[in-house]
Parts: sequence; C-alpha cells; structure tokens
Amino acid sequence: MTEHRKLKRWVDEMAGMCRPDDIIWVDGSAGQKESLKREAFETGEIIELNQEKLPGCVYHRTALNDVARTENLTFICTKKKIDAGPTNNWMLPKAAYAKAASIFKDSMVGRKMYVIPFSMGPVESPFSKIGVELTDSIYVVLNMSIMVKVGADVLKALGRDGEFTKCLHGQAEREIEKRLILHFPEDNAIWSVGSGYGGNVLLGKKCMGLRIASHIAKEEGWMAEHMLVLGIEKPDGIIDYIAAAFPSACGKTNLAMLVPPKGLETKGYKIWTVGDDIAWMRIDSDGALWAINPETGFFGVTPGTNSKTNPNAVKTIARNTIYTNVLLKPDKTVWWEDGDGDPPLSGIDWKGNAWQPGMRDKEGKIIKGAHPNARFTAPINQCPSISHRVEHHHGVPISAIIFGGRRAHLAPLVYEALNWQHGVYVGASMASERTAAQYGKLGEVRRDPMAMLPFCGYHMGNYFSHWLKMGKRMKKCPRVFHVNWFKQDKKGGFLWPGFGENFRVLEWIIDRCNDKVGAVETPIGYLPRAKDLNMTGLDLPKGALKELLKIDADEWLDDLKDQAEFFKKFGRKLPKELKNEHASLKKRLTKRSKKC
Ligand code: OXD
Ligand code: MN
Repeated sequence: MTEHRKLKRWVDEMAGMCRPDDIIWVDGSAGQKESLKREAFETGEIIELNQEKLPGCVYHRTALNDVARTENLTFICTKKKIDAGPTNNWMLPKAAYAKAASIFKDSMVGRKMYVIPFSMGPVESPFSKIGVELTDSIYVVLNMSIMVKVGADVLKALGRDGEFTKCLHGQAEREIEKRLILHFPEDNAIWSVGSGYGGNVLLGKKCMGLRIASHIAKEEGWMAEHMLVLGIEKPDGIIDYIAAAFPSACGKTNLAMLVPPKGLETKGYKIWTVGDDIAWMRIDSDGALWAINPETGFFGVTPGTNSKTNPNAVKTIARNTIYTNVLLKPDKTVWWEDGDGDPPLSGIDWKGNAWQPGMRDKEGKIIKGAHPNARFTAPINQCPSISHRVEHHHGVPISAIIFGGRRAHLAPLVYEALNWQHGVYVGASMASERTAAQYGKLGEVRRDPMAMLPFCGYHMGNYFSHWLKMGKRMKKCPRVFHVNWFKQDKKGGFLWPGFGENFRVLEWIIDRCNDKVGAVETPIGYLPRAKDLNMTGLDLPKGALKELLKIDADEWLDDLKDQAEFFKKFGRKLPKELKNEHASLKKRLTKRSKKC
C-alpha cells in the first residue's frame, strides 16, 4: 500500500462517508485486472465479448439517462463566483460538498471502493501530475487502467508526501436528480456522483486532465488544452508536430490517426499519432512550445468509425477494448451505425432491447442499434500510427495550432491567423454545431472558444489572457490556423470529402510553417490559393473548391455581431487585445463589403 499519510487519511475519510464493504487498492497488475473483470462478468456490470474474434474485449451498457457529459450538472466550485467565470456553473465549495455528501452518504454499502493511483503523463516525469480516484465501479477501474498509467509505480512516485488530485466517484443511484460533477480547484479535488458515463467518471480525463489541469497550468505557466497532437513526417524524414482543438465528436480521433490519401502517401508522407484529446503544453528551454499527451488510451466515438473513415482506429480497437453502448450481436461481437459491414439481422441494442435493422419507434423514427455517442476505450499503444515520442517525458515541439469547428456556412476550408494575438482571437471566437457528445439541441451553433467551453476550470477571460501571455513568453510561437471540414453546398451536401483527404490541408499548413508556400491575404487571415492545395487524385465537383475558399464579408460581419454578444459575457476580463482584434477585423471586412 502506501506510506503517504495524507492519502491514507483521505481514503479513510471518504470511506467513512460512503461506507463501502471493502477497500481495494488497484496495483496495476494483469492478475488483479483479470480478477476484477471476472467479478464484473458475474454481476453483469460488463459482458465478456467473443474472445476469438475480439480478444481481450468487453462490453458495457450505461443507464439510459447517462450516455453523455451533463454540462448542466457540472460545476466549478470556488470561494468567489468570479473565479469560475460566466461560462461555468458555479457553487460555493461548502454548499457543493454538503450537497454531494448527502448523495455519497452510505452509497457504497454492499459495494467495494477501489483506490486507483494514476499518473497523467509518464510516471516520474516533471511534466506529469498524479491523481487518486476512488470509485465503486469496476467499469471505471478497467477504463482508467487503459486511459492512464495506474497502480503501484504511481504510488511509489507519489512517495510519502507528494501532491495529488483527490478524485472521488460514486455511482450512487445513477439518477439525474442526484448527479453532480464538482470541481474544487482551490482544494485540488473532484467529486463526481450519480453517473457512470466516461466523460463524467473517468476523472483523469475531462475533470482532472482539463478542468483542474487548466487551473494549475495557469498558476504554473503552462497550458492544458482540448487538443489532439500528431506528427507529419515529410518525404525528407523531418517530422513537424501540430496540435488541434475541435469540439467533442468533431473528428479529433480521426484526424489524429489519419492515413494520407494514396497520391500523397506515395510521396512518402506519414502521420504519427501522439494523442487524440488532451495536450499539456509547456515552453521548453528552446523557447518553443512542447506538448505531451497525458493519456495512454482513446475514449473515442464508435458510430461512424470504419475502415474508410479511420482504418487505424479499426485496427486499434480489434482487441483489449471496452465497448460502451454499441449493438451486441448474437455471436457476442459488436456493431454500430456507419461501421464496417452490413447491419446484423438481429442483436441487442444499446438500451438492452431486442433489435432488428429498420425497426421504428412509436413516432416512426428509426431505432439505432448503437447510441450516437457510443464509445470505445482502447490502449494507445495498439494504434498502428503511434508516435515513438508518445512516452517521451517532455513530448514534441509544436509547429502549428489548429482550431476547427463544425460550420455548415461561413468558415472556409482553412485559413491562417495573421500572428499569435490574432490566432488567440480566432480561437476565442470559434463556434461549432452541437453534437451527441453533450446533452442539448443537436446542430445548434454555439461559441466554443478553443473547444474549451465545457472544460476550462476558471474564468475564460483570464484563460484568454493566459494564452496571450504564453505567446509573449515564447521565442517562436506556433503558427495558428482554423479549419472547417463541414462546409455545405446549397443542397446541404458536404463540399469537402473530409477524413484522409484532410491531409491535403495539413500539407499546406506544414508548408506554411516552413515558409514553403504562399497565400492570399484576406480580411480574416491568409488563405491558400487554389493552386497551393495538392489535389492529386481528388476530383471535387466543379466550383466546390472556390466555394470552400470563399469569404463572404457580409456573412462574416453578421457573425461578428454574435461574437460581440458572446464576448460581452466576459465584461472587463475580456483582454483589450481581443477587443482590438475584433474591431480591426470588422474594419477590414467593412472595407471589403463596401467594395463588393
Ligand atoms: C470526449 C469529449 O469524450 O470531448 O472526448 O466529450
Ligand atoms: Mn474530448
């Protein structure tokens, strides 16, 4: 066990409140993992899948009302409301602890409490942070064992008095009315109760990896971002790394594992995956920005994953994977919408009901086999494109930062910000259409600065200032870009094929970073000339590229009104630099608009 007195005391205190029958320390060994799996098979918490076809894979169904992150039940609890800012739900720590304690109280009677020591980032790296999660769910233990490093090595690194994030999770009754996801940045603590959904309960991920880490990062002068990280190896063998922020379920995992289209692959390009969801970035001794992926697994959206959209993911999830809320086939394999292969003739859907293709509900709507936010949890080291730098304790140098959203209109395929400050403005004013990864109206456009709206653990106005400060400290800032793979034509069809073809845009981005290609300066930033994008082997319909690279000044001016409304929320905390960027953009667009 441990000699860490504070840790022992905290575990005792939490156990005193939750009253589990037993306390089990997770040691990270294969033997313990196996026996936990067996125990969960017996209770039905997880189901063993066909071990011949899917070795090491298991299946889990969440409660019907517990299939996505619940942002309305997620709180930042600080002594002063202003510290949580206008984009977070806020509660006073004292009130939050009391409210959650009344739900946690005695909630583990008849259950066991598992103690999971975990490291985000390589164990013992100065860039890593340690957390300890207490949970009454074996599903959580198994997921955490894939997503982060867990067990005895971490306890050893923690020593007798190391700092750690106190993470308490309990399933309680899994009722929405008794669900709370609480963050206490001032206490370095997280309490999550009443949920079994990954984003709410794998506390290393969004809760510690982003909300708590973003707060710590601001204090310590680094960045915790909702970003994938990948390396692009050019034909000359040199690898450039990029970090990219997209809101949830907008294709980060697909981009992180992209396979270049045939025509470009034969040139010798390769993609190396460093991470698909979280980047912790620091300025290193060379004055550049370096990123690590603090996770060791993928918690990806399953529907839509197939050999065409993401061949590397398909290979990654063929073994040792936890499938959640997909369709269970009679031969104990799994299926999901827009996956590989035809739908099976029958199966059990994510709700646990008998299912056949084409079934409709009372309102006549097709019943899906898998929930649109069904997930896979798989080890990163099974990914065929895994970067050899993934274990490197200080990570990879970042040449470009890409922001992206899901926008049917307005944003062109790609543009480059004029400089770091303008890039921060581009990220801060980013918007996207809502997806199934969070509750709410699908398709609604919402502002999602740096894709961090649900994950920034403090006042977002201060977060923007932190980005600006980081830029001032760097000797060489990464170049900043914005992409939109989702622009539509008048009939609602996508103008750009996406997936592997996105590589064509990455090539332009990397060439820009290496000053190898030109651009046109427009009011919103630098755009590629049509001839600068390598289109070998891709036949877009006539006029599509022109439409993809079009800037409609009047449409942008309209959007600026909405941006301004959003920025008003931050009051005096909105950095003046961003106000100036907004005003300058308006001026440039107005000039263009009058010309037309
Ligand atoms: C995720 C999310 O699960 O962003 O990564 O919701
Ligand atoms: Mn995410």
